[in-house]
Amino acid sequence: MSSPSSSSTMESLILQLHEISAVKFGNFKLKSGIFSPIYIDLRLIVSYPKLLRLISETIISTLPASAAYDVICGVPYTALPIATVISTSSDVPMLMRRKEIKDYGTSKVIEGAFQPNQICLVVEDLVTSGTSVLETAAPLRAAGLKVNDAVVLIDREQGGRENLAANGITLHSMVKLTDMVRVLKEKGRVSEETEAIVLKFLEENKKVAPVVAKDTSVKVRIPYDDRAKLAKNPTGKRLFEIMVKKESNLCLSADVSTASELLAIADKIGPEICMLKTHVDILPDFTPDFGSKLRSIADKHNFLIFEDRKFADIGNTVTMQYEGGIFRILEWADIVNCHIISGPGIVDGLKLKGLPHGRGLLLLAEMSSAGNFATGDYTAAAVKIAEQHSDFVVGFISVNPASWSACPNPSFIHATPGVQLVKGGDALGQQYNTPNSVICERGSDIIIVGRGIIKAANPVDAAREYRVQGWEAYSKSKSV
Ligand code: S5P
Repeated sequence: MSSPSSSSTMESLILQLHEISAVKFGNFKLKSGIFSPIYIDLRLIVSYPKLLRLISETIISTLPASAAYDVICGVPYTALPIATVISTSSDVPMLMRRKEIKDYGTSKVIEGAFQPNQICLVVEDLVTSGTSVLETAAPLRAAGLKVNDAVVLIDREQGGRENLAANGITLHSMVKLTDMVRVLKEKGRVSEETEAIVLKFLEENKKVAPVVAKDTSVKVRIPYDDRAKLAKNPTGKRLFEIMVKKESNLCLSADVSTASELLAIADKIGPEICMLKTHVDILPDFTPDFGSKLRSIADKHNFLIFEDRKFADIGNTVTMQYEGGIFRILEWADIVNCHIISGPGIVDGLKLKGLPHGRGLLLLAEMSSAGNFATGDYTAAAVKIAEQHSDFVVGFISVNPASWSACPNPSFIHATPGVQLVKGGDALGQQYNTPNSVICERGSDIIIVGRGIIKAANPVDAAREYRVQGWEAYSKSKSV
């Protein structure tokens, strides 16, 4: 909108927002940590139905004809009522994006009826960097919808328009923050001094980095095929090679309830993955031929088997746990992992058994669960142990390797659990990041996905989506 002061509707809207104290002046700490002389809280509009209606009508009527759409989706939560009013008054179907994914039922991220390739307009109350619009656009796109435009009541003019444009989304804003302040000053609601302070603040904070940016967040990485040449362990080398060949950095965490279910899903999802992760001790129908059956599926689809055993004992004990018992993990698992809580002796023990078979080991350097203790010096110690055993250790279970102070050799691979299509968590402390954030921002190599695939309505389609998103993120991060 070029001149809101010329539009009486827009002026009235700005004044009403000020009247209900949805626009406040003072000194406010924002989510980003910076202090702002202006604060906007549009959650309040649900208590003012006439204003809510005015906002919804104005949002839709100011959209240019070029912004065509079949369905709309409000960014949770503040824009949900706005989208609902638009939907009911203009008779356009609405979708809802879940912020938290259910761990039961259908586990849908997008609620509502739609067809692939329909165009979805994203509705938002306020845009700063554009991050929340992107977080809603990503699962909509992943579900097969097209997202070309987003409409917002207020644009704080802090990089949102540019960040969204970089992600193929045109932002249409009804009110720019500078215009809003100008109107409030013209109408005597704020002093000239306040206007000057706010305008100065906006001028100085024009660009806020997005959390989910397309091109600005990526870091250069050494391609997997070059790292395959650096790997000392044959299984680590093979893993890189499989990833390149299958264009997949997806590891399926096959946490299903029975061995037969596991074998069935391994066969179905095999073409999409570079590695399949098991928890063999959760399978009630485990039989001694489980390993050989899984092995032949792995050979058929060319993926590695990773038994997520998380060994944690002293060296001598783990040699027996690795080789013996009913599971005989050493016989069929290409890769196992261990904690380093007991010191480097655990790696010596596992290596004693594993290396002669060409097996590999991942060290748990970080964990994805809230409040875990695998941080700081612990993570650095894992890197040190890995460097000392680079013939056997193939890499790490990592969460944010980009933030590590100790920078491991690029021959080590980073595999990250806690991945779903949208950020969130479960009821027991698991924390999820998106494939793009895990690969591009956090510098990992492999996404480990469990319930995001297993509990999806169609696990094969979901696996494909994760593979594509993971690979696109990798391709992006090596091309810059
Ligand atoms: O820190 C960790 C390490 C692992 S290996 N956090 C994890 O979640 N894991 C495993 O990854 C966990 O045991 C589970 O098998 C998988 C994550 O499953 P999801 O359903 O939460 O994706």
